[in-house]
Amino acid sequence: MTNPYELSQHAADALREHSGVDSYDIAIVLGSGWKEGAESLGTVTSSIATTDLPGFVAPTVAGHSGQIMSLEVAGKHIALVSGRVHLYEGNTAHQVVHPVRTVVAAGAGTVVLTNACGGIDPTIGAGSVVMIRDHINLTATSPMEGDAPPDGYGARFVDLTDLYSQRLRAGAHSVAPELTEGVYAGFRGPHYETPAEINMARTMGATLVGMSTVLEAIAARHLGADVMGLSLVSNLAAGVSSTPLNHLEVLEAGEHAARSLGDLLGRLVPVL
Ligand code: 8IG
Repeated sequence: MTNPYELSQHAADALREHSGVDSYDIAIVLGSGWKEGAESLGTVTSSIATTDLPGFVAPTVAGHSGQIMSLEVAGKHIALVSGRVHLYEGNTAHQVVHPVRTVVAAGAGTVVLTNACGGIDPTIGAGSVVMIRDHINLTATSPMEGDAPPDGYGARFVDLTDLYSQRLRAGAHSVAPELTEGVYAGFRGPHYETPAEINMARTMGATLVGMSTVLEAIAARHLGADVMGLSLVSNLAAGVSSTPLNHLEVLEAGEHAARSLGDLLGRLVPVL
């Protein structure tokens, strides 16, 4: 059986061959609501269904279609990864991070992980974007679990001290001073939390709650990429607001925010 690293090399080769892009500079993984804004960054020069690349599993969530789009902005080759897959779809941690391993293997030294999430701080309303300063991995798994990485890769004991790059965050603040920072707690889902679990997350120092991003950040860092995380707060977390949570409001928050998300990404690209 091929190991996950070899598999991502094969996928990266297939992606390069299809797109004609020798080496990417930046990868942006698109969470719910981010796709439309990201596509407005520039002209998409090629697009491939992730199911046509080795090792990818198809997404099962509405609002996530599996594609890797290539575009060039300000002389930088960008891979837009749509169709994120999650643990809660029954995937392993290795399957969840395969898209990120693939784009890093295809050259991307900077990985921007976007998502839609719940907000714990009532003063940060739905529709706000928060930059991830750090995370708390509550999934009880890791993309580093299993066989040790092959020769040539870093050890499985990845240092996560500077997981969300200080340098990239400083750059982001210089072009988007309105961005606040928060700590993202990654749950397995797919159910939303109970109010007691949100209290727990708040007590632990979290300001955002979601079901993605944390494993991808670890895998990207392990491969030496610089990581940025951007969260669109789509709803206030359980017990923070008096209205019940539903997936539709998540999709709607994305639609309403599309233009400003595209504008934000456009400002960020030059500092990535
Ligand atoms: I959008 O309230 C979105 N994703 N865990 N909790 C968790 N994930 C989310 C939430 C939320 N909202």
